Amino acid sequence: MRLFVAIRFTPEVQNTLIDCIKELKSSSLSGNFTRPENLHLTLAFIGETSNLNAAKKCMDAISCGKFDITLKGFGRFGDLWWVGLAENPKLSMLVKDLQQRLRDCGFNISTRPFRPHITIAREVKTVSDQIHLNVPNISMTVDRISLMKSERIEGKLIYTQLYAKHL
Ligand code: 3AM
Repeated sequence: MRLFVAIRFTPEVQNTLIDCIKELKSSSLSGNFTRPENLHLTLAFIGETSNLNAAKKCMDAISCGKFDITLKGFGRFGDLWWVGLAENPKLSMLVKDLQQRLRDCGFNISTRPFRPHITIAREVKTVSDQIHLNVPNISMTVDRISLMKSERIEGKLIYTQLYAKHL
């Protein structure tokens, strides 16, 4: 199965992101917009594995405690659009620790620098390059990280939480 570790959002943050998606949709010709239930922040992409227990153990070893995140700004990687987060040393430390533990367990985790982003749409075609999204700087407390399974069922991307580690 294809796994990744992520932060899932409170209803308030999710609703804010849904508003951002609506705003982007209204300025786009087409795009593959993230379904509300799929909104997440990826902390580590594990990829194909059958070793669920090893991934869980790495998550269980994390001892960073709860912390807050705040939405801030938006951007794009090519035709992928994202909402960003305010600078967050606690989040950066968590990701560094988690990714290293996963590597030490034998998972092939990318060494690319972590750029926290919430993907709100892919394959977006816009009329103009001058699109602005209104992203309110709302916050939430992160009190768990989730181990997610990613699969495509009848063309639809489905994410299922398999495990949650409380911080
Ligand atoms: O959360 P985002 O949208 O940034 O793009 C995939 C998604 O990222 C990413 O993992 C998240 C959950 O699927 N992903 C998929 N394949 C990947 C890979 N080979 C990958 N990230 C790194 N390497």
